[in-house]
Amino acid sequence: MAFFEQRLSTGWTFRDRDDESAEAWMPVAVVPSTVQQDLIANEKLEDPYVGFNELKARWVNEKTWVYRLEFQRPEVPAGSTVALVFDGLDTFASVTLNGQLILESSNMFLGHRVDVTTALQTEGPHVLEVEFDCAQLKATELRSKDPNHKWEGFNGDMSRLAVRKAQYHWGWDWGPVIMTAGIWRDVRLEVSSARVTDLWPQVHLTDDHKTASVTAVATIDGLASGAYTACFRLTLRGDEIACQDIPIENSGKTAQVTFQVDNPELWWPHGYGSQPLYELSVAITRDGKELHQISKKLGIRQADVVQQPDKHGKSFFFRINGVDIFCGGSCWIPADSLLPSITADRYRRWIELMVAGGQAMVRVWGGGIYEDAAFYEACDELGVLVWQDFMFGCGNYPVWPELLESIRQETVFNVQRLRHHPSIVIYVGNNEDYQVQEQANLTYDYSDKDPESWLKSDFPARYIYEKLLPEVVAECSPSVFYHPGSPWGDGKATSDPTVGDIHQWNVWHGTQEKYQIFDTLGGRFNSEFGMEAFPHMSTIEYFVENDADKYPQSQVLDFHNKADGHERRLATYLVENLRMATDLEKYIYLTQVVQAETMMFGYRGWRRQWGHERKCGGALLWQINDCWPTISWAIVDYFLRPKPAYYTVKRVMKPLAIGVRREHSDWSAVHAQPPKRSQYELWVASSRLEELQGTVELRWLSVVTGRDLRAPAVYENVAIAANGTTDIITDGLIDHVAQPEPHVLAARLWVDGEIAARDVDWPQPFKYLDFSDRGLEVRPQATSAAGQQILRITARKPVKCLVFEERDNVRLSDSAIDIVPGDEQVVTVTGLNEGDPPLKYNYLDQ
Ligand code: BMA
Repeated sequence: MAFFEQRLSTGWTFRDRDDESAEAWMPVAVVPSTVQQDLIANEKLEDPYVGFNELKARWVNEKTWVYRLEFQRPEVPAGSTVALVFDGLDTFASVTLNGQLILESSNMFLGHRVDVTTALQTEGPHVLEVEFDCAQLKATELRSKDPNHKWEGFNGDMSRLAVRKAQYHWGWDWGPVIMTAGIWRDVRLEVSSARVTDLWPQVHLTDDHKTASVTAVATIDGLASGAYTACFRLTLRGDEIACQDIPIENSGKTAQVTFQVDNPELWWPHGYGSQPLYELSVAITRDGKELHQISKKLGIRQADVVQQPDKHGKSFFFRINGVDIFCGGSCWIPADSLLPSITADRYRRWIELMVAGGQAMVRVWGGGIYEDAAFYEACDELGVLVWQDFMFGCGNYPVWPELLESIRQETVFNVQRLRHHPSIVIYVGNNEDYQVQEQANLTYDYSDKDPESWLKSDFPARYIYEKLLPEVVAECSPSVFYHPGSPWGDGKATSDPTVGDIHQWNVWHGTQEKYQIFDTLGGRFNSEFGMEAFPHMSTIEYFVENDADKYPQSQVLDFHNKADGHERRLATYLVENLRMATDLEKYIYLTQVVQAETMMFGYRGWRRQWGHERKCGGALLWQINDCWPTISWAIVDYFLRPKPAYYTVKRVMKPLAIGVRREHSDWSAVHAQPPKRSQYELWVASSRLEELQGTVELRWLSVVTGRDLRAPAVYENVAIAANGTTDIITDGLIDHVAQPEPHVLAARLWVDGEIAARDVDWPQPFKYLDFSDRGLEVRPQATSAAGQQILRITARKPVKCLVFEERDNVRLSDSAIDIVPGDEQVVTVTGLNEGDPPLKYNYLDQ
């Protein structure tokens, strides 16, 4: 009999376990859900993202919840089995069917399958109940059972380390304390006889890329007597590439086939080629009748992490299909505190935004979740590389035997679930747990290679990162590189800039360096660095209800900023660089300028270093997104509204980028004495794979008058190095004594007669500059029928950081731009409707 499934998504009710009143049961609109979403729908809870409502929602975190469903059993033909399948239960769940306990789970990241054939033999109705014990209390209980363990870490309550539940649910320095509970992923009944339990495509591409082999391993369950066949098929865009039928031995549990693909179409990250996805399927038939079929989409590609000794230490960069890829991108946190509310479409829009922003890589951060399939599918389809952390973050994790076993199951389950995605190019053991080890002075002797001794040390989770996880990856997805931690480098200090990856937080956290020197603080791969900025006013208006609270330091705004010391740090960077503002809209803008500049200074320099013997292999900013409307390091807010930094990152990540920068002179250290002279440098960064010819122009323009202070320098026929950096000037000199007028250096690059890139270097800090009377003109052309509008932008004097209003469903080709006289810029706006008011804009010291 053929496989079929019955989703159990509707008809559920739920209640607080301790409320036994008749009215306690409330309807659940749809499962997957969380108790918070269901309470909101029943008007028992206000939107926790507004005002101080997070506090009003805390009681929910402290309760035990019961979900209940009465259902009719499906038709079950003789010889078939029925399984109850949960893709995820959050978190301490006891499941009963008709009063019998059938499953207990304590790991949110694990899926479950329970054979319920016997239980469903009687006529219905049948009653399914899932009780979710209070995770917050369970965590404290578990912690108290092991007082000898060193419960060290940062962010949230350390009892979280005892529980396999998304760690950010305990609150993070960008997220609320919302302890969800519920059936957070799909639940269904599956009726089957023989069934494919897994299909694993293993892809191998020859070095010359001329042939690939796809080995398909199907795991099969439920075989009875009879002649079974596994029919494998490989297609590309619906066209058959290969197929083969294999008889299955009754005793066998697997069927395997290897397909040869000649001249395969390779999968590339976006910007380097297309993303063809082959589809592999397997169907099991018995006596010619199909019983079950599953398929997986795969990409044919090679992915390596290149770690070679060199003059800077040891490299750390990605090579895809033989091409070195500078991995500029972002870290990703869960896109909501209420996870089931993220639709596939919302995932898709996030990844589309990354692609439009020129981001090559996304890092799924270890304090969240192994993401939804829709996330990885979007990355596969759109060509974004995925750095996948395992779910451990900022802590010293205990390793009780039952916890280790749960972790092993969780990681096997998830690597098996994810291993066909071509976008995933690295697995990483944890987020910052080695930093916790260092900061808390826990034992880590890299020369000690005895895993059993690690278990007994006060940093026992080394066993997870250096034994358990590499074994799981080697067994389940051996072609993907494994790295023990982010950051980590050969057992050296996690801040070592010569090896592995680093998290560079000495801008914002740490020593709070000036962002102008960010490039000098990088390592071989910068997998975290960031700067906070306020989101746009429309987002703030969502959570600030009273007009009286719309000032930069209001209590509700502080409440929505969970970062330690945020008041001082934001103030520090503002005070050092910009003239202060008390008006909220202006203040928002200023924080955004700081963030945009910080990201630019980091990326621009690191990308340049890429071309210097791959000194820097990539940079993943902290963080692309938010899990609620908040003030954080995100460069795009909860509602997918980009902050200006999104555009500056996009600009420095363009396949062709030009950079000009004068040397940093720390004005604070010299008590605002202007430097007598400054050196400057001019270069072109290219990720194009062929050498190009270009023209480079450099101008010196007065900030005061907008006039050229000297004739522009023009470099014709510049050979632009492929996939690297071309230094054009390394020892330029500005003589501030001879030329005291503050001026910008404005650089442009032409390739094939078109302007390919621009950059403007400014005197620092901005607060000393007079920005009055800029003569800025933004001239909108008529909106086309397709909703496109061209903005022509000019200025009489240099303009800093012209930012356009973000409107939902309206896209900007650019924003956060600098304008200099004599260089009209064009911005394309899409998604406007006829009659819409023009976009508002802002620039420095308007
Ligand atoms: C990093 C991350 C997060 C944190 C961020 C900002 O180190 O790994 O834990 O949110 O810093 O502090």
